[in-house]
Amino acid sequence: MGRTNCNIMIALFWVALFYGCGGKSPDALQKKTTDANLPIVDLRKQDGMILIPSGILNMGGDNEQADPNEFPKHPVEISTFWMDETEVTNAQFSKFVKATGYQTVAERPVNWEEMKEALPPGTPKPPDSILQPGALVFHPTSQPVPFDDPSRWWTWTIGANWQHPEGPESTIHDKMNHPVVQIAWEDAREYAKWAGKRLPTEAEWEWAARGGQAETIYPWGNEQAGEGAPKANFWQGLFPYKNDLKDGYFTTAPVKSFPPNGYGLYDMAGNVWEWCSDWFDYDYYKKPVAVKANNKGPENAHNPNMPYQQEKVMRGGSFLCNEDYCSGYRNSRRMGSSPDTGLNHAGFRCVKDGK
Ligand SMILES: [Ca+2]
Ligand SMILES: [Ca+2]
Repeated sequence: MGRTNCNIMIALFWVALFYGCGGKSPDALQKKTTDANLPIVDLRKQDGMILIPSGILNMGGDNEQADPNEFPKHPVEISTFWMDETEVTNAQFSKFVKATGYQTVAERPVNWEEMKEALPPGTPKPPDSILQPGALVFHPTSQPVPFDDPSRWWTWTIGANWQHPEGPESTIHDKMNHPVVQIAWEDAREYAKWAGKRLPTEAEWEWAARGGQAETIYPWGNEQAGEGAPKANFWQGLFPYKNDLKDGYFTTAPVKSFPPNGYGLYDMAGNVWEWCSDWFDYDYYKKPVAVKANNKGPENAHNPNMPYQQEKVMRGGSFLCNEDYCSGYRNSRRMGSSPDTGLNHAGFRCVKDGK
């Protein structure tokens, strides 16, 4: 592939992932600065899942970091459901693959006919030497850079997949308790089916992240991400150049490395982005249908910045998020991502209906 073509794909992809990061909404609320000092609610626990209570979610942005697509805040009734207390780990995903022989999207031959549907008409086909099984891998830059060209830090890497998250030379042998990454949306869905579970809706995910607190900004409360004790695995320092590693992790951390939220859920903030079942509609919150009990999201994806790509929702941020750039670890932060592409900062967790 000529670098230009490669850059086009990655740049388009990047826009989908990080559109609007750091933007301010005219409707935004004032930032809260007090710590909510969250109480931990004693909930039923079974087989690594927690029974999340029912209630009315006031869904949407809580401070001036919120993007326009996080407004207006609106009520969504949520029924009780079980949720994995952690992101799905490499150990758990290994059991699924061993039992089923499942091959993830990143391990399969690239289907150009499908890929080009997500690109502007007339995009030339890259050479076969590039269209090989692989995924996108993050690399820090050698100097500070503007945020306008994501191909500076994302590289299409042949041979990158869940067993080799940073490329063919990397392994997960010492990371079995880390979240699985390089997982396409359908990989997550197939794992969930095998486990007798499903992916969370976007509304369920946000309700769970709030941990019993109605209006807090983060799963841990309202204290700023960089203040006090480490709260989550995110990026400290100048993204994407210098990571100060105050939390101790450059990429993924073992699950449960940071305190849980008020419902006892770990890593709802940071570590890896988590797939939801919903299509990503940038304007969905503005539509009357958004106020609906047990909302499963829009019928179709819509993102004016990604007209050719059908995106699924991701939530919670990752080890690459920070205050300046993304603040993906806010409870209300929304992200759309290409469902057929693996990334080494994205994974998932599952839910099932409550009883
Ligand atoms: Ca970190
Ligand atoms: Ca997470």
